[in-house]
Amino acid sequence: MIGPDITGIAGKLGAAADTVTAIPQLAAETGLDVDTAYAVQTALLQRRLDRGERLVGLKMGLTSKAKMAQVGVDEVIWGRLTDVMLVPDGGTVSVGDFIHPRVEPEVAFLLDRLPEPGEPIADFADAVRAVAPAIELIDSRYANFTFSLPDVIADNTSAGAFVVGPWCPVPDGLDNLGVLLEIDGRIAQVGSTAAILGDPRRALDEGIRLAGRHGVRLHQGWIFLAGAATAAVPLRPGAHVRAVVEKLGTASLKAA
Ligand code: OOG
Ligand code: MG
Repeated sequence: MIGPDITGIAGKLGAAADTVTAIPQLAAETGLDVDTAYAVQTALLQRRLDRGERLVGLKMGLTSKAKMAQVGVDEVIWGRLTDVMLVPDGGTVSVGDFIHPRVEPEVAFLLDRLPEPGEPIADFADAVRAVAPAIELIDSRYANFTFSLPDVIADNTSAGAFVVGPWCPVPDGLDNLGVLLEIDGRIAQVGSTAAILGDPRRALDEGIRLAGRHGVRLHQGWIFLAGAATAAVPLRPGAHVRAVVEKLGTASLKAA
């Protein structure tokens, strides 16, 4: 049997992002399952690498119930981050570069010495050099921000852009820190890092395990986004967005 056209599907998703045009979902029609969807994601990454982008990290998706409920998919997923997606803290993103952007508060890890594949993390403080508050801008390439599990995996888990606040030393506990998402100084979402798999440190174990299933290893120096602690909020031109994580501080961006 001939499988799905991995390169062709990646081409469609890539073109949707490049031309800022939503496309219909394609997994059902093309017979994508989770494995072939990750193959599409890899082809989509290769398209970016071919034009000179650099892989700088990995992001987790749907590690919180709020996010699963918002998009109606209840599996933890992972995607790739490149240098072009990284916006400086306090920097500006152009809403017109995205189809229907949303922002969500996250926790970022700066990866250090990771265990061998298949081994659990023995000491989080060895595996992670620093932590930071972060904002992820997600932008599904699918019409109405609606997708199935293989669809969102193929679409690099809706990755669009991200901002990392100042790195700080790993605090004693990360499992119950208050999280706020503010838009124009008003609170848009309130949550806790406990929403991220009970403890965002668990997201790293999951990331290593799930990416490892597809032969992808995480590397020292990579940025790791543990997943949003709250539902995502639509980003409008002119908005000033701040994510505040207790003990860690603030990350911000402006929308033009
Ligand atoms: C999928 C990406 C989810 C997160 O932090 O949960 C994600 C989506 O919601 O479109 O990045
Ligand atoms: Mg996210």
